Order: sequence, then structure tokens, then C-alpha cells
Amino acid sequence: MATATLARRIGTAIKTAARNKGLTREGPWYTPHMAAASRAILERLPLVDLILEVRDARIPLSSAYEALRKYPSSSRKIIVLNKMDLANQAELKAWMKLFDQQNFISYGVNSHNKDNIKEFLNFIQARIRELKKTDHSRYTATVMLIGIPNVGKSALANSLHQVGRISAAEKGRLKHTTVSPEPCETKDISSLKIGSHPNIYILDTPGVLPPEIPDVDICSKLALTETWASHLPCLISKFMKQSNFGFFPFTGAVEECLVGRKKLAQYFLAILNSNNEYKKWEKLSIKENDGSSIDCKSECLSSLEVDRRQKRQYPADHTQDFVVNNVRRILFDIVSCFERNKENVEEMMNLIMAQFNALQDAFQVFTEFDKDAHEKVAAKLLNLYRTGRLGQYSLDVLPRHTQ
Ligand SMILES: Nc1nc2c(ncn2[C@@H]2O[C@H](COP(=O)(O)OP(=O)(O)OP(=O)(O)O)[C@@H](O)[C@H]2O)c(=O)[nH]1
Ligand SMILES: [Mg+2]
Repeated sequence: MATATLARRIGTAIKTAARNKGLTREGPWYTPHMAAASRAILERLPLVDLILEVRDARIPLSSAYEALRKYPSSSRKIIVLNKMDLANQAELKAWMKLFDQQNFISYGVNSHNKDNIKEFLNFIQARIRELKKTDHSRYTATVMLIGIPNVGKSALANSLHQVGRISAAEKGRLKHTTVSPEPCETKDISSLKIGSHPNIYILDTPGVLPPEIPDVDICSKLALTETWASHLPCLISKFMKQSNFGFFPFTGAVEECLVGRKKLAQYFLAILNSNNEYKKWEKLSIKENDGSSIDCKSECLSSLEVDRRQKRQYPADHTQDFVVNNVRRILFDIVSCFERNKENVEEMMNLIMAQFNALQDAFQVFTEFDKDAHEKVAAKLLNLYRTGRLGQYSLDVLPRHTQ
């Protein structure tokens, strides 16, 4: 309830900011470059043998490729739920079951996992053999990856190319497409070989969003997963680069962004606080380890004190693992002794602010020297969430009848 309200507030703020920036009804992300890429992709769609619609496994519905809605379930299309290592596994399974009931073929992958990619490549090869209805292997098939920005199309293309080339024992230099944590990295359509006998080529394409995103919930989920740049400046500067689709300087207010990191980090904390994932971190709790008790009525101050004590114990340790465990412990300690109603937005915000204050120490961000302390905490927290170090979450809620 509180999480949904925060999500709606963020989505509405994004839409308002987008409307204020755009001269037309289209969002400022829908640049001429994106429109050109969208047309180029749609032109090629009928020509390819297999379409892999890549979605983010954390948002299997919100990350759908709008233009593909006109192509209903088809044996030529597979919904690839990438980044499955970041999603709640039980919910991902339930989503795949739902897609199956709707006659869509879906497949969960982690582009960074070689074994998983090998299995997926076998699956693609089997689908192509089935579609071509032939056993002889002297034909060429093309597979096209399409999806919204940052869902991992290029990472998947590279991994399939790497695995396919090795299994085909081919010589020559390994090609690759550019992978980046920021959206809208890929500018052009490029092709990589992923199999021999038959020859299979995969087309990597630029990420495309629809010109309008009417649903405010979808806006906030895209911003949190960074499938969509919440930070407009990076989006704009990327679009100013040269590509086959032309050179399109954007003259918007480059210093502004659609939604601040602090708001997104608050949204993430609301999700974390309403979920069971943090309970896995109980072992890290100081309360557990040294038997000392935290005064739950002033949870924020107590947690800071505990944090200081731990720092005295390990003064020189600033390794990533230490920081991650420290952050988990702080979040666990504060949320687990919060006794107020987390469904109430104001109470949830109090909890979140206590966590923000306590995290300043963990991230070595000190208010005395820094006016933007909370912005910095937010950036570091979002980074940990987006790289999966703060648990696995699914943001799209399954339809009630499937739960
Ligand atoms: N955890 C995790 N991260 C992934 C996975 N696949 C890709 N990524 C990361 O997601 C980010 C985006 O990956 P890209 O391959 O550049 O995404 P894209 O869809 O090609 O993005 P655009 O070209 O901008 O449309 C990068 O930081 C990747 O390392 C995955 O399966 N798991
Ligand atoms: Mg790409």
C-alpha cells in the first residue's frame, strides 16, 4: 500500500517532468534516433526466422516491447526474461507459467552465466530446426533481439556469440557489441554469429521505448530498474553521438533529470521494507552476534552507535564485501525492530529516513561536509540494488488469480 503510493508519486513526477520538457505529446526520450531505430527494427521483423523479445525478469510485463503487442503469441517469438539472477525466483516461475497459459513461449536467462547461455543456445537451435522443418544443416538462420533499453540485449548477444563460437570450434577474433549499465548504449543494428551447421546469426538492436508511457506505475518501475534513464542527461548525450540512423543533437535542458536518485532509492527501500528478503540477513545483525540490545524506540541512533562500534573493531576494512554486509545489517536492524504500521505512507517514510541517516556512516558520507549527503547515499544504494547485492525482487505484481 505505502509502496504502491510511493511508486505512483514517482511515476506521476516523471510524467510531469517529461511533459514539461517535451514540446510534443511524445516523451523527451523518444528522439528521432529512437523513432528511426524503431522503424528499422519493424521493417526487419518479417524477414528474421526467430524473434527474441528481451524483457527484464524483474518486470516481465512492464518491460514488454510495445510495438510487438500487435504480434500475438507466435512460434517465431520467444519472450526472454533476462537478468533472472536479480528477480525473485518463485515469482519469475509464476510469470513463466502465466505466459505458458497464454500460449507464449518464454525462457529465463542470466546473460552472465555461461551454463545458462549454453542451454539457451541449444533451445534456440532446436526452435530453429523445428521452424525450418528440415534436418539438413546447410542453411542460414537469423535471430533478432529486440527490447526496451538496458534489458541486456547486447550482453546476451555477446554471450551467445562466445558460447556458439567455442562450441563450433571456429577460428578468428571474437566480435562483441558494447554493453553498458546506462540505457541507450547500442546505436545500430549489428550481427554476430552464434552457431554453425546451421549458421545462425543474431541481430543486436538499439533499445526502443514507446513515444508515450501512459501508466505511472510502469514509469516508476522502468526508472528504478534503469531500463529507462531516470537521468535524462546521460540519455541526451548518448543520442548526440553519430550513428547509422543520423546525428541528432538534442537541445533540451541537459542539467535536469526526470526523477532524482533520492526518490528512487526511497522507492527501493519501501520495496525492501515490505518484502521478506531482508530477513535473510538476520545472521549479520549485531543484536544476534554480541548479545547487545538495540533500543528499538530510537532505532536510528542505536544503529549508528552499533555501526561505530563495528567500525572500531575493523577500522581499516572498506572492502566491497564489508560495505555490503554493513549496509545489509543496518537495513535489517532498523526494519526488523520497526513496530509501526508499514502500510501507512508517513510511517514508511519515517522508517526510510532512519535508514538513510544510518547509511550515511556505512557509505562514509558525512553531512557536515556535504549538503548532498542523501543524494550520495541514494546513488550508492541504487548501485547495490541494481547489481543484485541487496536481494532479488520482482516489481510487477502477478494477476490475482495466478497467485
Ligand atoms: N545481473 C545481470 N546484469 C545483466 C544481465 N544482462 C545484462 N546485464 C547488465 O545490464 C546492463 C545493460 O546491458 P546491455 O547489454 O548493454 O543492455 P541493452 O539491452 O543492450 O541496452 P541498450 O543497448 O541500451 O538498449 C549492463 O550493465 C549489463 O552488464 C544479466 O543477466 N544479469
Ligand atoms: Mg545494447
